[in-house]
Amino acid sequence: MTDVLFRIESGVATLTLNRPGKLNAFTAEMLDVFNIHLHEAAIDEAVRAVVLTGTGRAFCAGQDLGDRSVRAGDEPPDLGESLEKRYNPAIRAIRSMPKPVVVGVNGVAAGAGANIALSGDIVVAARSAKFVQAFARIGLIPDSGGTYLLPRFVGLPRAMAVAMLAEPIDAETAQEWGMIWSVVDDDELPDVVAGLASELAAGPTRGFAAIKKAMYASPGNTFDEQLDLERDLQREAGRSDDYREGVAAFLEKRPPKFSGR
Ligand code: LHQ
Repeated sequence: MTDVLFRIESGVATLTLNRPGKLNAFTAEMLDVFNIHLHEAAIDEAVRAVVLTGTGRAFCAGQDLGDRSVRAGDEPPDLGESLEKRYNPAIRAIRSMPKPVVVGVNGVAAGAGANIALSGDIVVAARSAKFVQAFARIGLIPDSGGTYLLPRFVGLPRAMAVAMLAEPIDAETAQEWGMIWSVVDDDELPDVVAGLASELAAGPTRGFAAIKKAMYASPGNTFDEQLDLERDLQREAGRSDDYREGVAAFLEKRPPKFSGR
């Protein structure tokens, strides 16, 4: 059985982390496959929305620590290389994916697994899910975008405590703090996520890609720079078939039929 399942159906690519016996912890090979599928989803025009989720009781427990134990006297590992080659490309691929990424956090999300979940565009968690910035427990810092995303989502005081105390944050608290979009009952998660993804897959894909660009550029831009970026992206969006269709549908009082072009 493969550790990352990949399926494309009705415009939605679903990547499922599938190593439930190890709480879907990442090995190097598994991350390589994950990155390949993210790339496939990005370039396939038939794919208009992406879902990330996990099998079993976890979303992902981060790096497989069995792969990473260091005995006294061993040459220390270069964790920076592992981030550079595998984790950072995954996070960049999710954030720059030119289509919406919905994350269905089906259970515990720890370490890099938590931050991969939080890097999605719309994150929905099962009520039993938890987010654990487990890094400090093993002497590390939140990686995979954690030190960027957390202060922006929850503010510096909470981000600092979450990183240093490494305590589990339950799904409802995560929603209350602004880390995620919504919480649903565990048995509803697959349907809610599939429903959101199919709604997005029928949407204005180029417009969504532009929304991502604008939103993700925002923290690094001044107000004036952001106004300029909005002008440029809106100019592009205004040339899309979906803009034409959206306005025509509005005027004709009918639902739009977006092509994603
Ligand atoms: C695991 C793991 C795991 C192996 C559970 N590995 N087996 C990037 C760059 C390069 C290197 C370093 O790291 C990084 C980024 C990172 O992700 S660092 C952070 C790595 N992750 C963690 O530190 C989390 C470790 N796991 C946990 O804290 C707990 O397992 C959580 C909170 C996820 C869940 O707790 P429980 O629900 O109590 O489950 P459990 O601890 O009993 O785990 C179940 C099984 O899964 C168990 O195996 P076993 O054979 O005893 O049933 C665990 O050993 C295994 N497992 N996480 N990361």
